[in-house]
Amino acid sequence: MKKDWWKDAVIYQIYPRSFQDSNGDGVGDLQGIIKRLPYLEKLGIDAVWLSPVYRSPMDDNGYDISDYQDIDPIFGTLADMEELIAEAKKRNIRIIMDLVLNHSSDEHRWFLEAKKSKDNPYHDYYVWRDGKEGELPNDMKACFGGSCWEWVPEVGQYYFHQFSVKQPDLNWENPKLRQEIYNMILWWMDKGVGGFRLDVIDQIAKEPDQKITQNGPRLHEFIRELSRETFQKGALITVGEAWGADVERAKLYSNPDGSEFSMVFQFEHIHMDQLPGKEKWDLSPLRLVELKQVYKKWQTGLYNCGWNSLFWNNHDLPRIVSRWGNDKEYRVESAKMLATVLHGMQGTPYIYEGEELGMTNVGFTDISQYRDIETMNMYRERKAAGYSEAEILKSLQAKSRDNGRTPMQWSDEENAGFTTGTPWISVNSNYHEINAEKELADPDSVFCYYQKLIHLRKENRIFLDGAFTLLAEQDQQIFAYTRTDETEELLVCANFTKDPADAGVMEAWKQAHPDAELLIHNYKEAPGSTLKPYEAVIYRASH
Ligand code: TEU
Repeated sequence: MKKDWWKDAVIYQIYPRSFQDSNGDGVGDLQGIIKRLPYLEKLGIDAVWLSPVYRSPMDDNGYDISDYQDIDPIFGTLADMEELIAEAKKRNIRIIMDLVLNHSSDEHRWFLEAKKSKDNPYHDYYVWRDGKEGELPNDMKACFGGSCWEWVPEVGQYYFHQFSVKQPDLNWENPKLRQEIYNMILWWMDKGVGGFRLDVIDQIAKEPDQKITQNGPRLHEFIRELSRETFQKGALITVGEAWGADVERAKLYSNPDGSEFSMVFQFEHIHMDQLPGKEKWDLSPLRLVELKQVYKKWQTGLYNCGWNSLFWNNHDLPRIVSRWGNDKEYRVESAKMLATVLHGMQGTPYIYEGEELGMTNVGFTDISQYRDIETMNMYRERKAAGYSEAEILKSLQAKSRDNGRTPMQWSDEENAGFTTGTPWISVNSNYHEINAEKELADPDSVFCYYQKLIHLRKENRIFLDGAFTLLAEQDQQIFAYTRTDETEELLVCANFTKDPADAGVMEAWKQAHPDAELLIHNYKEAPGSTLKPYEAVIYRASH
């Protein structure tokens, strides 16, 4: 097997809770995913990244693991997991598991032991500081609200948690813990998984006394050891989630020598509608010119010395068509435009469930409709800080993680064909118009467009290795770039707005490349000198 098969792969992310229920309990499960493998095969993807399905009390929907070597009963059994791996393999689809190694659940047996006493052998698997009840070691705040420190009277110490109080941080300084983690990973590798996504991996090397969480001093040392002891023994895809990555660090993470990971998820582009120093809830319009610069930096910065992941969406982010496209009159056009711009770049593209249907934000109008711990916490905090209900709901409608977590819209049937029971979170009411059944039947659908893009990437090597050049850098509407190799050139040109845009840059390129062939286009009529709302094209020409 080619070691770097993942370079020309397209990955599909499944949020198992919301993908397909098979037993009517309102929660998606592994048998549901098995049932939908033909759909994934039709789309043309090479691997599925599964958000966590391990045993968990579900304080953070599975990102709080209480047993890394078992499947949570709401999703099925270990046998179902083995069946999924085997069935997917028959269709040439690999299964990528989500590893949460920064923290475990407080219900993990390690933590249950750790909190019994200071001399318990598991105590040092977690991060503790002495103190007095009520006198916190420092003022660090947890991601889901409150202090990072939680008092445990039994041991007279505080434990450290960067996320919820039910997600105690693991102590990577402890070599015994590291070895247990490696054994667990090797066990999954034996089961035939195709790779791993590593949750908040840049936060494992914390130094709470220095208030360091991200990019701690021993981070790359830990990652190299982890990679050497596990991943490097197989041809795996590994992708680290690294909110704190810049280009220089990403070169380490995705070093072509394979010493760390295949690639990382970095989030610089995701911040282009957030103002510096502000929170994601403080809404602000997309800064397109800056977004283009961010891509230029990453596309050129990692060229030949690292590898990019390409994504607009995941289970923590709002739906891209609602965010930077137009989920009303130009939903289809803008969903296709966003896909074109992303899939034209160098890197491994990730499609988040429902993105290929142009699924939209859910637009909940009442706090009781939300489920996510981050949302609940933000609501409490902003209420206490005096924000109005309307302001809070507006932020949530735009940015709540639940926007990406509503059930997959399969059909026009009740609950969008997701479940015969009561879904754990409401289905988006637009499922009558937006659903997979409808998309599959329509050759002009968003689904068919994604299918075509995936196919194009496979057929044309230039998508894999062509060098990126940004065009029309200061243009406020157009996102255009070329990809060039020794023999060919691609032009990707898109109108990122709902107003017509001058297509001078495209015209000039076409004049210089009279033999150019139109590979994909999101309108029926041939492109003219003005790009229509959200119009997007990819041309190919030889030199
Ligand atoms: O997310 C990391 C993370 O930092 C997020 O909490 C992020 O800040 C937030 O979603 C942006 O609003 C990972 C997982 O993807 C997420 O689902 C988990 O909640 C989190 O880690 C804790 O495991």
